[in-house]
Amino acid sequence: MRQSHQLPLVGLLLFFLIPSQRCEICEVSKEKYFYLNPLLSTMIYSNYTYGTQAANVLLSLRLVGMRNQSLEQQMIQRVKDNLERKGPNLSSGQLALTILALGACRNPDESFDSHLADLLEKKFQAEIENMEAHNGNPLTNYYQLSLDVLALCLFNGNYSITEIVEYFTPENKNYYFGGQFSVDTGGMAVLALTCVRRSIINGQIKADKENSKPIDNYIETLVKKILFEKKENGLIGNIYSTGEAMQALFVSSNYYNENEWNCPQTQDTVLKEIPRGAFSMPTAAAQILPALMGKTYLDVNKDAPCVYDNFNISIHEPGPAPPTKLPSVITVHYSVQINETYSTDVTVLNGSVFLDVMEEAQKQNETIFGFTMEESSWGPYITSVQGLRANNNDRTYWELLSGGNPLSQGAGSYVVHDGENLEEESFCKIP
Ligand code: B12
Ligand SMILES: *[C@@H]1O[C@H](CO)[C@@H](O)[C@H](O)[C@H]1NC(C)=O
Ligand SMILES: *[C@@H]1O[C@H](CO)[C@@H](O)[C@H](O)[C@H]1NC(C)=O
Ligand SMILES: *[C@@H]1O[C@H](CO)[C@@H](O)[C@H](O)[C@H]1NC(C)=O
Ligand SMILES: *[C@@H]1O[C@H](CO)[C@@H](O)[C@H](O)[C@H]1NC(C)=O
Ligand SMILES: *[C@@H]1O[C@H](CO)[C@@H](O)[C@H](O)[C@H]1NC(C)=O
Ligand SMILES: *[C@@H]1O[C@H](CO)[C@@H](O)[C@H](O)[C@H]1NC(C)=O
Ligand SMILES: *[C@@H]1O[C@H](CO)[C@@H](O)[C@H](O)[C@H]1NC(C)=O
Ligand SMILES: *[C@@H]1O[C@H](CO)[C@@H](O)[C@H](O)[C@H]1NC(C)=O
Repeated sequence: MRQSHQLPLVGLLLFFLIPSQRCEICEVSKEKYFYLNPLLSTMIYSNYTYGTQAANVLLSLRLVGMRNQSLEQQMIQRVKDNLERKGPNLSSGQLALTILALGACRNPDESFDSHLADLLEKKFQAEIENMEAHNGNPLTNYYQLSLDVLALCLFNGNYSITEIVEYFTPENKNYYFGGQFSVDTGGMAVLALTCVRRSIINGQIKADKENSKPIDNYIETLVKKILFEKKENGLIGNIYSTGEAMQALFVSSNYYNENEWNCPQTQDTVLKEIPRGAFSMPTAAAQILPALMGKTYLDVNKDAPCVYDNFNISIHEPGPAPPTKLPSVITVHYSVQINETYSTDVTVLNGSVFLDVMEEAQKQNETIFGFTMEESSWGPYITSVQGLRANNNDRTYWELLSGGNPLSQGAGSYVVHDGENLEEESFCKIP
């Protein structure tokens, strides 16, 4: 924790003079750095074959000030390769993440293509046009629209305050999936709106100062919704949204009371999940690390060179191996629900993941249990079952459940248990 270096008297004076500067950032202390080793090895020793993995990792490593030049060069190359390969086909949020990663504390000799910000403006406009044409549904989602605004705000892109005031009201349905507030989405929106608010206040963007008022209210409401999702053990939403939530709470400490959030408790719970392998996917590791080091995406600074003196530990072992399948077998109940429910019992090796179950069921009956998937930065994403495709414009997707509860991991990661009731449900996101 910070603040403790000042003389007690000075600290006391400061506290009484400027109470509004309360600093709610808690970062992992040096003695606990060893907890972070698995996160770093997961990030360093992975393949970065898919999507925005490399951008997520580069951004994360730069924010925490990881000292390893050769690794950084390698990551920059992968992000650039992905940009070249996907080019105009990147989604708006993927481009935003690419800009944040390449532009963060760039060294002066590195080039940075300023056309990327122009391209992002166009992609953000396309999101808004899609909302107007399709019942308020963006091309992607509000997590990505928030990333867009954040990147435009930090990299002097053009965006309209009026549009932001119009589309980012906390009541907007896009903050919700199936009636459930998405903490990741809310957290990213708080970061984006905080950046916009700061830009209005210090005159970086031409706007009536009055416009900061609704944005102020949005931040306040979103912070309330985020804190409402705080669990007894300190996690906010689930383990994978907690990093984004922490970042949002770091930058918005004027909007809640000190007793409303116990940051060290949240941090402790997250640290304990690391050795259990909760963050064995590079994207998951990259998203939690900045918050643990007391950093936020608002710390991305396009004008200053990278600072490396922050974080200096060396990594030896590769990340935790994926769960090994044991020779014993287990039986699970699997069903696909569309209008009707189609069920079967499937036998798989102990240690299998949801996807293995789906593949077994598909072997039983291709017509009923046939499915398609796409690789993404979080692993395989299920795009269709029984020929029925998920569709963003209709806000439909395939939801994974166990015992009726939505899973917090994907088909490629969730390890199934003997006797479990697994379900795949065609789901409409409209609450
Ligand atoms: C938006 C979103 C969705 C949307 C995606 C479609 C859309 N309209 O955009 C919907 C609601 C459909 C969705 C579904 C699911 N999601 Co989701 N989702 C997100 C969210 C909030 C933002 C993703 C994003 O746009 N990222 C930014 C862009 C730039 O990165 P991207 O990699 O290109 O994004 C794509 C992928 O992330 C993919 N995607 C989204 N969710 C998931 C989940 C998995 C497992 C995979 C493989 C891919 C995937 O869709 C994105 C758009 O194309 C993230 C939050 C986060 N922290 O990342 C959660 C998140 C990625 N989702 C998660 C989960 C668990 C799921 C589900 C498995 C939930 C369930 N029980 O069914 C399902 C996926 C089931 C399936 N069909 O395979 C977890 C993943 C955790 C983990 N360790 O695997 C996250 C981190 C949320 C959380 N805190 O739990 N999701
Ligand atoms: C990396 O990629 C290679 C080939 O594409 C694959 O064989 C290997 O299993 C991958 N490693 C990891 C950790 O994903
Ligand atoms: C730096 O990164 C490289 C991979 O690019 C890795 O082989 C090396 O072990 C890393 N060095 C340290 C000190 O972690
Ligand atoms: C972009 O997507 C279109 C349509 O899906 C595809 O035809 C095209 O080859 C893609 N271009 C690149 C560079 O991936
Ligand atoms: C920036 O936005 C303003 C107002 O929306 C618009 O008038 C101007 O043309 C935009 N500039 C660029 C370069 O897009
Ligand atoms: C960083 O770690 C390396 C190797 O452990 C060490 O040689 C170096 O002095 C450290 N630098 C700082 C600033 O702590
Ligand atoms: C499910 O039912 C709805 C209305 O009851 C119908 O419109 C739709 O076509 C059905 N879908 C399938 C896949 O049978
Ligand atoms: C499956 O493996 C776990 C350990 O990984 C063990 O605790 C459990 O009893 C096994 N179940 C069966 C049915 O073999
Ligand atoms: C798959 O299920 C359908 C519907 O129950 C049935 O008509 C078909 O014969 C089954 N196919 C196989 C190969 O069992």
